[in-house]
Amino acid sequence: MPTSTSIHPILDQAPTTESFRKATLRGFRKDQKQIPSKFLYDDRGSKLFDKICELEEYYPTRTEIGIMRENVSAMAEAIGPAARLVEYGSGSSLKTRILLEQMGEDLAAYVPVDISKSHLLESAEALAEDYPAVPIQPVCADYTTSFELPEPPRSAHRTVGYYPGSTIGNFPRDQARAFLEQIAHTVGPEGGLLIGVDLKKDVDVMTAAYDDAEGVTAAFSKNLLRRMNRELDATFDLDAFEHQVLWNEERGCVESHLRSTTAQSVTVADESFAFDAGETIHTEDSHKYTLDGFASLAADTGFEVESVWTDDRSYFSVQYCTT
Ligand code: AVI
Repeated sequence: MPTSTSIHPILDQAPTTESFRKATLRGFRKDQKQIPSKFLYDDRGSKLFDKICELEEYYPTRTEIGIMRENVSAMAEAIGPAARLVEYGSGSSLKTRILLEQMGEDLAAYVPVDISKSHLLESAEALAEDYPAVPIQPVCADYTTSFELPEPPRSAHRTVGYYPGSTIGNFPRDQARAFLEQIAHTVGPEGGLLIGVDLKKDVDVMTAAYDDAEGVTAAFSKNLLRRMNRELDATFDLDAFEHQVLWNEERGCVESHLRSTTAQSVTVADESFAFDAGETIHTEDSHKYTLDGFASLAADTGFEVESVWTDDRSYFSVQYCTT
């Protein structure tokens, strides 16, 4: 139960199993079988993702946290007082704590938006306990579709989006553009966006981040098969697939796949699908940017990059954009 009055009732727009079924069948009927990566984040997937963030090989989280800690006062100044902060895909809200620590009562409200209801509630409750002065308005929704935000408190003077983790990289460029446009529309004129953007670097560093020695990322990826078995009456043998990653130079992204180790047939929601040995299901893209590349993407969507903070090795960037 919530322990603080600062937490508002959840605004529940959770996606249905039907949307998972439709997207899976549509993706499996293509020549290159695929599933939108947002379906990686059921309860178990969200917890596995938290573990990924602590892995030695997964540099983005550590690096972004370092950048946030070092530059949080400049970030708070850019966001300004009395802002309503809307976080897209809030998960455990770990990086948000750095901002809340700095801004606290300066924020008019914090609106975490996440697809996993239990994960959202757990972290909203923990935040409400630790930051009782900040009104928290949790929203359970698939933020890649259109969804409603709660009424802002009267004290809110502006809306600022927060999109850390380089999750923008999980969209192909055209969808990244459309999503940034949607955020620009939501925050309106005088609005802002604080965003984490992973940068291009040595290919081995980028691919190792998605193929850790402990196999946590493989478990995260295979959890999709488990989820299909549970929610769509699918018949996947988890041992007959392996996690595979590759760098696609042309598209500028690390691709993640589940590779069938043998020729087999699998049923999903009463439909049968044949797999050749070596055939893959494309589960995720993680696009990497140059600073110029992201600035020109942002400029296409009504945002202008105002400040950029990076680490010593220029592995990762946190950027503040205004409309
Ligand atoms: C959430 N997103 C930015 C992560 C990434 O780096 O693409 C998801 C992830 N998948 C495997 N490891 C991390």
